[in-house]
Amino acid sequence: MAGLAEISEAVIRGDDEQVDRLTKQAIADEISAKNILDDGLIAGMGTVGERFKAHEIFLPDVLMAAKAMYAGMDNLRPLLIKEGVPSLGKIVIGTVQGDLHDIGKNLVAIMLKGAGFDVIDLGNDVAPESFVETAKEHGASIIGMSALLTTTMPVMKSVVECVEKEGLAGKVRTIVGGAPVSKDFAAQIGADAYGFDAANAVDRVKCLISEN
Ligand code: B1M
Repeated sequence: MAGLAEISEAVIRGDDEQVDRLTKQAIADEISAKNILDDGLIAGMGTVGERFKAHEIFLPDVLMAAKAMYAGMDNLRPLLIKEGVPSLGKIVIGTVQGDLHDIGKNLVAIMLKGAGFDVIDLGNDVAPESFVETAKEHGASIIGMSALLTTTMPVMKSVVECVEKEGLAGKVRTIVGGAPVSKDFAAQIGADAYGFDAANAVDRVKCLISEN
């Protein structure tokens, strides 16, 4: 039986092979994907963040932890995404310009797909105009933005302004999230919603779609 603490430890060590093996074992042991994600992978990455902040570990360690986290997420992805579900709506998602953090954004995208949304993922370092142009091109009714750096949070405001400038306010709704982002910040920049984690983001997007 693979323990979730062991998975966390392997993420912290940046041991992608162990994370791969242990998450596969946890799935075989019928531990739920949500538990493996929250109490194994995300818990480990939380510790990595604290140690990085305290200068106990350095950027290469964080990169290795991210690689290990992805090894686990790859195994969980099929369990989180149900195939053949009719689309609940189209959403464009990305990490804002200047920001390369994409683990949280990818989790949100996986959960949205799992819930039945059609997700267009623009990746990271996405310019405000790209979000809006893509939404127009594909007829998406939601734009989802992620930011992990306090210095890139203002880009979210630029996206909201770009939506307004294009006359799409009310037609294309915006949702923001990421570790430094808050409900107050979302309200301050005029975003339509804030999601504190991936599951909450799905609930908030469902609300936005039902309001449209
Ligand atoms: Co960076 N980094 N990093 N980093 N990194 C943070 C964010 C930091 C808090 C670390 C620290 O100091 N404690 C700090 C930011 C400080 C600040 O801005 N105040 C920081 C820094 C400083 C940096 C660099 C500047 C370091 C440097 O170069 N000196 C640099 C910046 C590069 C850039 O982006 N331009 C940098 C680089 C990196 C790596 C590339 C090494 C790597 C990213 C790899 C990758 O993403 N592919 C990395 C990592 C891994 C982290 C930490 C350790 C972990 C982030 C993560 O993946 N968490 C992070 C510390 C931390 O956050 N504790 C840190 C796990 C993930 C599941 O959580 O992304 O929060 P999160 O997503 C959650 C929710 O926030 C929410 O749902 C997700 C699931 O629950 N959510 C949404 C996210 N997006 C959402 C969107 C929504 C709704 C909810 O709606 C659309």
